[in-house]
Amino acid sequence: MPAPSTIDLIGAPIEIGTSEPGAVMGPAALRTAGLLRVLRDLGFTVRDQGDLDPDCTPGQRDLPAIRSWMTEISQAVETALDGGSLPLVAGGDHSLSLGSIDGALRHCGRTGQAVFVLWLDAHADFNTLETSPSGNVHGMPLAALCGEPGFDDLFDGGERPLLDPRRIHLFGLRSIDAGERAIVTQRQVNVIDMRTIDEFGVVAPLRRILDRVAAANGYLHVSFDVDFLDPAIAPGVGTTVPGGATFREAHLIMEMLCDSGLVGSLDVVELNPFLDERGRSARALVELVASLFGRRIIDRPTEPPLEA
Ligand code: NNH
Ligand code: MN
Ligand code: MN
Ligand code: MN
Repeated sequence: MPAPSTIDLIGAPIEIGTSEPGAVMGPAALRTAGLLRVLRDLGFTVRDQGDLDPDCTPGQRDLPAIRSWMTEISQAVETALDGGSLPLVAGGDHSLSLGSIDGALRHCGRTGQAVFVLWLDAHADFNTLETSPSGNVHGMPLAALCGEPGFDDLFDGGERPLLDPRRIHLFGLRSIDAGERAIVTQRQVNVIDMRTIDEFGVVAPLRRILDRVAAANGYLHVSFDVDFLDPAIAPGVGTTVPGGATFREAHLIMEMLCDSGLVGSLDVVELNPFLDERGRSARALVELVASLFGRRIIDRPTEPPLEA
């Protein structure tokens, strides 16, 4: 179970990082699907911090526009962590992770903990402005956080903590662009792609990641992109990729994350209610978040008892 008993829900209805409109409605759909209620039913104190609303020029979709979002998200996350609560950032497109991970890095810069990232996503989100085929910033946050060149306009120029690419674990990858593929390999980003999951399942690879974080006494940020899931169970996302995680795989991942007690912050991103079918994706996400925060079928030891 994550250690803090207080959760700060931070709405980040950003969609300027993507070309598909609709993610702006994501936080509202997650609230409608009962996100606050399920967390409160689990015994958490949940503070809904509302939706962030930085002032950006309408229509502007470039790095300076995203910078105002990223600054607000980063500060909200850092404030939550400094106050001992767990920030849950509800998106909004994946460029919001620029802010949430920046906030976690700043917080951990003072506590001395190493920041690890579990990136549950069909995509690597490691494009630079040069390698990106689309120009959409939601495909670039990890590259920017790791200090790849070209992102100066995203940051205010002051000192900023960088994310170590070797502490990123991409999980569920099944779509990668040629240019970002080269960077991911060169920077030694850890990749559990769908081929690996098909061969070994989710348990063995995830256990290795969790063991690594625990051994380093590290901090774990989890970033959950809806397109990690198979489009059949989560159609409400702008960039569906066939062959995604099943509900049962995702559910087990959430339960293992819960048992680990390592999760320090969480993003739920890319939900596009405009593309959803009768709230299915939003409801599935709420179920999964509930499992990450400790909802279980019945209390039992982690390992099933052996037969006598
Ligand atoms: N790799 C593509 C791009 O950079 C797609 C990124 N889209 C995502 N990422 N949904 O998670 O444009
Ligand atoms: Mn993504
Ligand atoms: Mn701090
Ligand atoms: Mn994705």
